[in-house]
Amino acid sequence: MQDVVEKVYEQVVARNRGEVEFHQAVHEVLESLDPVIAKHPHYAEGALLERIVEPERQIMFRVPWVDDAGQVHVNRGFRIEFNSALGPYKGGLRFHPSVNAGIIKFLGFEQIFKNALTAQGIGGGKGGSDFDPHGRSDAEVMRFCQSFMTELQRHIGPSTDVPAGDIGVGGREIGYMFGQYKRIRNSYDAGVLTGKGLAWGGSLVRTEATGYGAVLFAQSMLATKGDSLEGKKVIVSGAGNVAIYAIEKAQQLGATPITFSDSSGYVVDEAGVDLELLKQVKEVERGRVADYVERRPGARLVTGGSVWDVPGDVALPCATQNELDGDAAATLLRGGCGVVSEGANMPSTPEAVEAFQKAGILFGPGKAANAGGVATSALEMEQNAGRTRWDFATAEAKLTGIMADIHDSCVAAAEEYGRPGDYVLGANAAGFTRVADVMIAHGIV
Ligand code: NDP
Ligand code: 2IT
Repeated sequence: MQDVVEKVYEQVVARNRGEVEFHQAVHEVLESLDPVIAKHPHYAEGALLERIVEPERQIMFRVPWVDDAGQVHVNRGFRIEFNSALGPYKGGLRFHPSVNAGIIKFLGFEQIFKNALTAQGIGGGKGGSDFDPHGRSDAEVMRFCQSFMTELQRHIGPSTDVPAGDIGVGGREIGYMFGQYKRIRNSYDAGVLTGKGLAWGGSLVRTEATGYGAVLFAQSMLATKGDSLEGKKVIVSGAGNVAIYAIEKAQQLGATPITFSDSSGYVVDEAGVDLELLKQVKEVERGRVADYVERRPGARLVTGGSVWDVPGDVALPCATQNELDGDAAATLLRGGCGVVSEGANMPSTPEAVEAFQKAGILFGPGKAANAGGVATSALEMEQNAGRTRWDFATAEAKLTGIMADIHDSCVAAAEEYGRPGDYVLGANAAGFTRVADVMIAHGIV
């Protein structure tokens, strides 16, 4: 890294002690900026880099709630409003026991550049709580969501900050939170949350969008080599919203996904994943991956090792950060993997990214490859603002166009800065310059 950039990174580490995921996400972006700043030194002036790594606002709050047995629990809520240069803060809410300030900050930081890549006028933010929804009744989840929104509602609004889902937050949670927002604010601001139900302002394709987008991105990368997903064996991790719809789109494009996973283990189904059964187990029953294996002859559950031990042509990490390390990358490469498209946020460790890039395979980083989710959230906001609803084909065509544009922006930026085919540099450079140009236009704020 150039001295000026290195200094900014050291300051981030000193100022945000112990927030290792945040350090990692900042390092990855700053590292890409060397060729950008070498060509356009003004991006390092006016403390622009120092400003971009500092959230505009960080909100932390107590979330007390009562379980079904009458016991009181206290969780911690977060909303990091990171950057509003391009539009209202936009980004998901994560409910998972591992959530802390550093994790929300890494996600919020990534979101700035991801949202810039969509070119839809959305700033970057993220939030969530260390609440664990697993094993909780609907009534408990509702009471938690109501308590969480009782505080969050004073900080958000359709032109201010627009949360959505992420790990542990899907349609059910968005519904409870919207109900509480509407009640306290006495205002039907449909555009204040995205991922809503179709009957109350949600958009068709939002549920499918992140997984679909990650697969479309893989398809675009393959097309640069005159290849496609047709006939490819696909290794997928996760079994949530992103993984399920990545599997669906991969199947539609003629590929064969053979794995999925959750925190209890991974499943290998050599015949190809039975998507209807997976949806039944995960979306309807909220069960574990073992429930799939019980009903699917030929599928096996593996509880040791990692899903990346399974050889395949394409890997789609769709679970969580740092789920794919250097060893897993080496195993994937030995197994013949030639494409990685990140459905999750920062699922590959720096060592894994380095291994993929050294091997010269097609590697699509999360901030580009998984941007279809937030892009379709912005389409939902657009429909809410216009009090209109698009059909599935219209929304999907828009998503497909946006993913193609993101891919092409990454390719163009990688070429401009001298590293053709480097999607990490391409995504970071294209996202950064869009935000930086507007921050400069807005002055020192
Ligand atoms: P879900 O909650 O629907 O699913 C998450 C899946 O990943 C579950 O199968 C879960 O297993 C598994 N998982 C989560 N954390 C861990 C962990 N620490 N160890 C092992 N397995 C884990 O979330 P999503 O599918 O929405 O999100 C998946 C990833 O995609 C996240 O990185 C998220 O930030 C990213 N993303 C999501 C978008 C969206 O629109 N939803 C948009 C862009 C990115 P278990 O249930 O056992 O915990
Ligand atoms: O990481 C992400 O981009 C999301 N969780 C989706 C954010 C959104 O606002 O739809």
